[in-house]
Amino acid sequence: MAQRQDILDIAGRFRIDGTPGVAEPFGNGLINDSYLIRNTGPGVPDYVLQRINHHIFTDVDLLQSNILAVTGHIRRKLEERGEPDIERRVLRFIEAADGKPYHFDGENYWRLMVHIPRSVSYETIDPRYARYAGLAFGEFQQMLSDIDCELGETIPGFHDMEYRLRQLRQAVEQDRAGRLEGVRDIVEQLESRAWDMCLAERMHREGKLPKRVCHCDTKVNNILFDQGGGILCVIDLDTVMPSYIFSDYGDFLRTAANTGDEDDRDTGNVDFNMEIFEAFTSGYLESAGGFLTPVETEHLPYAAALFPYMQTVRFLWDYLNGDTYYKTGYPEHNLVRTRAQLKLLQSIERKTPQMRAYIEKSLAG
Ligand code: GN1
Ligand code: MG
Repeated sequence: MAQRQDILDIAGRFRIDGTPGVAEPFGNGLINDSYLIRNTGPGVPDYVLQRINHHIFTDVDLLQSNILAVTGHIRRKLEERGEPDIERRVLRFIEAADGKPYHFDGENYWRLMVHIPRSVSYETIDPRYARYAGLAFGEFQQMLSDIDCELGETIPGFHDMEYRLRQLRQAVEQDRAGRLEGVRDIVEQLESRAWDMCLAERMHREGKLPKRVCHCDTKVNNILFDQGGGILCVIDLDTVMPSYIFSDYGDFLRTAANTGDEDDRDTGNVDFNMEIFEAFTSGYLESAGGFLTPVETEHLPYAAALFPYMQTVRFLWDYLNGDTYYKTGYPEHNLVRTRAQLKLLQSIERKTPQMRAYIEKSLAG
C-alpha cells in the first residue's frame, strides 16, 4: 500500500472539487487497491481512488473506455426514466488533469470516482436484501442489453471454464511452487467434474446459449445499499463484458448464499443457504424473466454450481503458481480458499434437485 501523502498527491492529479484531507484504505477487493479520500470544504464530495492492477487488466485504455460506456449508458437510461437521485444510482468517474480517464504516475495507473454518500456494502445479507440484489442484477443486464458499442473483454477468457481448466492443467504440469503433492486429491475432484462444468461453452458453440453484457463480478460486496436497505447501484465494473447470464447469477450466490466465508478455515461453516437462493432467484426471475431464454432459466442450478467450481479452479491455479494473482494474507491462503469453495460446491451439488424444483415452481407461476 502506498503512503497516505502520496495517495493525496495522486488524488490532486484529477479534476476534483475541494481539498483532499485524509486517505483511508477502502473495501476488500482481491485485485485493485482502493482508498477513500475524505474531502474538506462544504458541499464537496468524497472520492474513491483506485490503483488499477495493470498486471491483470493489461489494457487500461480499454478498461476505462468500457467503464465509461457502461456508466454513461446507465446514466442515460436512468435520466430517461426520470429516476430521482441519479448521482447515487450510478458511478461518476473524474478525469485526470490531462483529460484522460486515469492518471499514470510512471509506474501505476490510477482512477478516481465520486464516493456515493450514505451508502454501505455488506459481506453477508439476509433474504430480503438478496431479493433486492436479484432484482438489481436482472435490471443491470436489462439496461445494458441495448448498449450501442461493442464492449471489449478486459480479461480475455475471464469466465470461460474450458480456458480456466487449461490454466489449471498447465499449473499442475509446471508445479512451479512445488505444491502439487499436497493437493492431488483436489485436482482429481476437479477433473472428475470438468466435462459437466464446461457445458456452457459447448451450448454456446452449438448456438443454444447467448452471450449478453454481464457484470461478471457480482460478489455481494459489489452492491451498494442505502441505509434503509434499498439498492443504490452496482460497483466494481472492471469485468463488465459479454458473458453468459450464469456469471452474474452464479457469482452472487457463490458469495451471498455461503454460510461461511470465502476463505473460511473451518469448512464446517460452509454450506449453501437455500433461503438466500430462493430470495435471490425470485428477484432475478422477476426482473430478468422477460428476456431469459428457456435454456438460460433451466440451467440456473448449473450456474450456481459453476461459479464455486470455477473459483476453486482459479484459487488452486494461483496456489500452484505460487500466489501471483490474488492478494493473499498468509502463505496457505489460496489453499484455504480452494478448500472452502470446494466444500461450497459439494453442498450445492446436494441441493441441486431442490433448486430445480424451486425454479420450476416459480416459472409455473
Ligand atoms: C476478484 O476484485 P474482486 O475482489 O471483487 C476476481 C473475481 C473473483 C473474486 C474472488 C478481476 O474480485 O473474479 O471471483 O476476486 N476479479 C478478477 O473473490 O479476477
Ligand atoms: Mg470488488
